[in-house]
Amino acid sequence: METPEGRLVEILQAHGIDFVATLPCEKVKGFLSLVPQHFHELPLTREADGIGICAGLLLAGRHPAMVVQNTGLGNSITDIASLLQVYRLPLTLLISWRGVYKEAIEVQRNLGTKTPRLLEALGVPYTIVETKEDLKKVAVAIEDGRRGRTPHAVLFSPQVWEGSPLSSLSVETQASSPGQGRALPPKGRADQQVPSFQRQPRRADLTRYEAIRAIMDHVDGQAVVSNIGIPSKELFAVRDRPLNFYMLGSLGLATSIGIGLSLGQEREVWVLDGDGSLLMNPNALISLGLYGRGDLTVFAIDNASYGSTGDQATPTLDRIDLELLAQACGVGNTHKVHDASELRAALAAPSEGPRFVHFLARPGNAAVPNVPLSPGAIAERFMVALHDKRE
Ligand SMILES: Cc1ncc(C[n+]2csc(CCOP(=O)(O)OP(=O)(O)O)c2C)c(N)n1
Repeated sequence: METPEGRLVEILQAHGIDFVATLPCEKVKGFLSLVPQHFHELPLTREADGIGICAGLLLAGRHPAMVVQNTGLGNSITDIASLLQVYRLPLTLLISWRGVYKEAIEVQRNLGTKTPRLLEALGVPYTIVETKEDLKKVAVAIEDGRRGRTPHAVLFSPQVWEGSPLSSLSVETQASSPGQGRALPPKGRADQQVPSFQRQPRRADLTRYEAIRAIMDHVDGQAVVSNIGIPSKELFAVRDRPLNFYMLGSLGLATSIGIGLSLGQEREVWVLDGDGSLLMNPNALISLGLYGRGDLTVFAIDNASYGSTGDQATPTLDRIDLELLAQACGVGNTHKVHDASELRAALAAPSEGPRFVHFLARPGNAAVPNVPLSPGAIAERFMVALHDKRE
């Protein structure tokens, strides 16, 4: 291929990149127009959600990359530092670098000029691709990330795409061109139902610990992702197993990681998420509606509080019904449960598409110790167990 966009496709393919999560920047619209034809594209609604989905794909043994604007790097800093780096997940970040080359927009210049220093402060290795001739550096960047088990950022100057016919197409032409859109229709997705949007009055019988115990009574070979903080500690206390992925940071990404895991491999995936987490990243519910597969269950353990930080109330107490929110995001297969017998019925019900179990719980934390494993050790034993048929 002659164009720089085509050359980049070739390089990514040659290095095994299979999934590409995207959130558009006008400067890379030419490259974005090629993505659906060559990769499994995962269009995002927030970059941090993409970090979680790609982390799940990496844990599943896949090779994702993420195309974002450098403004989106700003949205993802916590998640790069407290998920990708500490769990040693080598995500390739392809960043459209605004603000430094022929930039007319002052708003872009402010963050753009600081972007390399932000990456340095984070300790994320980065590569600058200034011209078409520099594109070969992308291959080195991918391999460097894999070798060092670190995310690696590639900053693309708009100069790279200058003069390319693909990048000068009008936005209108691109939007109507074939092949755009989602590459992965989820397996077994239910026909979308019309939600009733009636918030149900709260009833909560169990604490989070008791809810986790009830859920884990049913576990049978599923990979389980648990929310940051006390939920992970409680899961460890209820039943530690290599197939548990304990989150120790990146609040909001439990469901996102579950989505990536389920897209990347065949084992069933359960997510133990929380109301504070889902309210921080409701974009995960949008992704669940778009990409969730039939072998993915999200248990939203809703204690109407930020339990891990002292049980401060969240708006699910009296205003927001997470089941309705999930339905509004296109997740049709939802259940509301309050106790072990309703949970049993929900798990036994015929299931089509990703399942969302809204588990209403009481506030309160069990007195359990920290998870005595490093993030790197959690990721390592989890990845081995995922592909071990005996687990
Ligand atoms: C970005 C960010 N903001 C705040 C925190 C602090 N924090 C850690 S856990 C948590 C509460 C999470 O609440 P929820 O998801 O409902 O889980 P629960 O502990 O109630 O089960 C908060 C606010 C954080 N870790 N990261």
